Amino acid sequence: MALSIGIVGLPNVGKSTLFTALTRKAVLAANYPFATIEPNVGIVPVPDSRLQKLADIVNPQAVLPAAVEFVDIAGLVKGANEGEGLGNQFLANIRETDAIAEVVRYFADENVIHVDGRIDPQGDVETIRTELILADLGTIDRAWSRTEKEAKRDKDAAAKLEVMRKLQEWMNEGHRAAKLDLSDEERGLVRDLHLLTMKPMLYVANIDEDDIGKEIAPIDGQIPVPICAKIEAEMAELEAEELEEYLDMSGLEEPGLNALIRQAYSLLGLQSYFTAGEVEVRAWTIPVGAKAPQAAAVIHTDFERGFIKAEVVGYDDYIAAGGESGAKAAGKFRIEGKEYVVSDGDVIHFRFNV
Ligand SMILES: Nc1nc2c(ncn2[C@@H]2O[C@H](COP(=O)(O)OP(=O)(O)OP(=O)(O)O)[C@@H](O)[C@H]2O)c(=O)[nH]1
Ligand SMILES: [Mg+2]
Repeated sequence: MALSIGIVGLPNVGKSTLFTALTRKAVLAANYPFATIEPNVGIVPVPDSRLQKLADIVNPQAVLPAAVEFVDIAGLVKGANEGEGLGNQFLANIRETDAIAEVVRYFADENVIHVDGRIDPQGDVETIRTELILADLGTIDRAWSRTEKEAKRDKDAAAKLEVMRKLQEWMNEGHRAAKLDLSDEERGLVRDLHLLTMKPMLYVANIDEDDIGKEIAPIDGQIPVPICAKIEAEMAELEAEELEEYLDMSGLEEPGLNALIRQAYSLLGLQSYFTAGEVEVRAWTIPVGAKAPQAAAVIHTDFERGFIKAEVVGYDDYIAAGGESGAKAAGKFRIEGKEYVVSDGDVIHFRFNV
């Protein structure tokens, strides 16, 4: 399962422009095992230059990057939770995503109407926060009487009801659910509610072309990822060579979309490891701190169940030695067991038995 991110924001802030830029790029990535599922759901490869370096050594039939799924929804407006606008209906589409990316309008462009008639990033963020919180309070309301009934005969349900009560109080003060100090156990009890404000949140500042490179004030304690969606959409149409030229000309190192995807990884505490064989060189996504069997499960649950050992070469060693046999000769080929904590970039071959 790809990591999934829901895109939210006020109307006309550039969500669909960003989405199109992201997914058009995906279409260009030939040989991709995933397709666009629905018009508003797109799977995007995670940019990782290490993959090509591995492929240069292994010469595989296919190179498969890790993937992120993006879900685009209609803009939310003030009062969405009371049926204003279309947005609230669409919130259901992002209930089960792993994180939320909020696009915030920074670009001026008088030709593009702002719903509230002014450019005010902080104000917009508050509007969206309020809508997401109200949507979550609605979710809790709807689950309340059922949970209350269950709580009479079930201890877990009683504990869940207590967490719901705490969350209700907290969110009624205007805070996101994620900011409430809860134990892992308490969080687990309300996981099935899929609260939107419990998800990690990423802010995307949709800036004017002229403001590329300028500093942006933090939102909610986080520096937003600067993107010029309009330019990104144009860049997404370019062939590789044209893109190089364009980046050179504009003094950029890479499309802003790459930084966005990387930031999502770091926000969510994710990293990649690789498998490298003649059939394919492939990146796999795992949480930082994952042990070898847990990493194996991402390929197939059988790999975890029947895990015997992992043959591991660190990425730098692999490249320096020119591949697996070189790494063996250099003494960099390791056999690791169940307790091995996988490092970012490890090239791994799992031995398993089912
Ligand atoms: N100048 C400028 N215009 C932009 C930029 N990004 C988007 N736009 C324009 O803003 C308008 C709205 O963009 P969309 O991407 O459709 O906005 P949205 O957030 O998806 O809007 P809704 O789906 O209605 O909520 C379009 O006319 C875009 O061309 C940008 O970076 N700069
Ligand atoms: Mg849109």
